[in-house]
Amino acid sequence: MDGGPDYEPIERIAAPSVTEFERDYLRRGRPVVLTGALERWPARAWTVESIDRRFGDSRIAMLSTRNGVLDIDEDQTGVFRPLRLADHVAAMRAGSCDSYVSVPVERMPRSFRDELSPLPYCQGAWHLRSRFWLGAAGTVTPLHQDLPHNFSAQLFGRKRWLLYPPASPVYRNAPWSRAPNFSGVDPERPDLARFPRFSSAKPLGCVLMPGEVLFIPRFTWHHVRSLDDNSAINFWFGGVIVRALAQAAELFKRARSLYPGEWD
Ligand SMILES: O=C(O)CCC(=O)C(=O)O
Repeated sequence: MDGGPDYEPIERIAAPSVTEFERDYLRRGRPVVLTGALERWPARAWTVESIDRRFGDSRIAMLSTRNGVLDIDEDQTGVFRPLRLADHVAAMRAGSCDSYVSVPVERMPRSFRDELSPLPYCQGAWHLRSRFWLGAAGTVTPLHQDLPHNFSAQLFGRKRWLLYPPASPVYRNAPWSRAPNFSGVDPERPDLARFPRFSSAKPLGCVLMPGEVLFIPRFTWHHVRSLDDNSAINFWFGGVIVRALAQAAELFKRARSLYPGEWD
């Protein structure tokens, strides 16, 4: 497939109506890749160069990476460090990148936000949070799960996604660890002596192409590898209960000093 673990390909369809999406995918918790959903976004024309030229002066809290992998495990929460976007791009070009842009869209300038809009499937949701992602080829987000549903809209470059259903044997980190929604397993090189039941986990997957949108149902475990220098916008969304739980989760993270630098 793409040199990574084998997976069953995620269904790819032309963007359906909201009713069809809710009936066939949202309610069934079924992942899907949507094509043709971003045609009206001026942001689809962005490149690393145009982002650098237009927004390079923005100072952004970025996630630290080590050898391309987000620096997060049982003992280590994600760390955000402030950096100029232009300096991140320069490091991407030089092949010496040790950061990953994952910033709430509302912290970006108005002219940035005006060039994208929530997808019709999540517009008006009680809980709606959106992030801008910009990373170098080889950047990896380790296996984890999130409470809300999610859309990831790929602007340029490609990412390889591996998805495991919520009940998969992925050995979640302990609730009192520094990364309770992450797994100890690296799906690209699983240590089956330590995590034997992972051998029965069956991933779905895709290489998400520019202009495509991946729907990741809530609690689905996901592992993401950037295959190229790339950028995406994601939307986490849910109802009123998810909104209350997400607010509680943020208070918990602040109280435990998880993700330092993110809350400044
Ligand atoms: O794109 C990535 O590297 C990670 C994205 C992610 O984990 C998410 O959208 O929930």
